[in-house]
Amino acid sequence: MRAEVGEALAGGGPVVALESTLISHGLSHPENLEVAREAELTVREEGAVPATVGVVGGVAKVGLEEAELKLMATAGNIPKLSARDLPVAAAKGSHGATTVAATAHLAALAGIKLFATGGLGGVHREARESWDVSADLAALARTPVAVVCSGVKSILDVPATLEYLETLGVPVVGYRTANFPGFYLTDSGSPLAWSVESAEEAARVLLAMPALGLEGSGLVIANPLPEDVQLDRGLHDRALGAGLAELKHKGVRGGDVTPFLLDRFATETKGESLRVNRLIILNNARLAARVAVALAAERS
Ligand code: PSU
Ligand code: MN
Repeated sequence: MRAEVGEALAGGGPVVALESTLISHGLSHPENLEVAREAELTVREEGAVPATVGVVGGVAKVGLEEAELKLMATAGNIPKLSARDLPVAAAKGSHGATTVAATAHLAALAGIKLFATGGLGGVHREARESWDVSADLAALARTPVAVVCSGVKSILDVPATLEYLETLGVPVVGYRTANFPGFYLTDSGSPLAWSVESAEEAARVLLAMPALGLEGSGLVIANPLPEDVQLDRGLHDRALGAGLAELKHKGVRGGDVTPFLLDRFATETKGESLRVNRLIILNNARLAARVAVALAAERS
């Protein structure tokens, strides 16, 4: 753990975990490193301490140092680690970029309550044949951390992902929205049962969980991008169609599906998706930091 993170946690101060798979596999260089640094700065601006999570030489790090962030962003061959991969990477002394599942797991282990990312993994389209449901969802069911995200990408089956979270008993609240966000788009069209109107209210949801015996569960705080900065809907729909068609044609499977589609999206939208992705991550880092600050204030 980076010393600053350990000190903040020991003093009950606000800390926000950030993931590294989006650095190594979700965005390309050099935007990935810029976004990783900007996300940390955004958390600081709101008065919280950032802790980007990753694995370096088999050691799980909660709070990567600058050189380690750079490694995640530039090495090119960093394995993508879900929670189940952590012990194998540890035994092998491997580097690793942590997904939402692995980041949430390590953050919770360290005592961090807030985690910001872009999009959650979810239920893939055609999951009925492929059984491809991200381990992110199961991890949230057993990991006491709140994840601030902008929903899941439309490359996934959004309604099925929400059903799956319901089955797993993971609470999902919209942040000032009655609908689940659609990542690049403000609104996925899927309704949510609950929304919260402020960072303080989100913090109170989190505080209520242990008192109600739900201390083992995660929480999803779904934070939409403002409408005026979302991706153009026509462009979005074209990129999605092209990416899905190529995925099928090339037979891409397993953990490669998400990075493949993200890459296709960037090409098809001529970089527009990257611009929006960056805003999403920063917007979520900001809200996560505000909730972390509100949580620390409620607790003291
Ligand atoms: N969604 C994004 N960008 C990403 C990911 C998801 O918009 O980079 C990454 C996250 O790290 C997430 C992972 O945890 O993909 C899910 O991968 P899979 O579907 O293989 O579980
Ligand atoms: Mn998968």
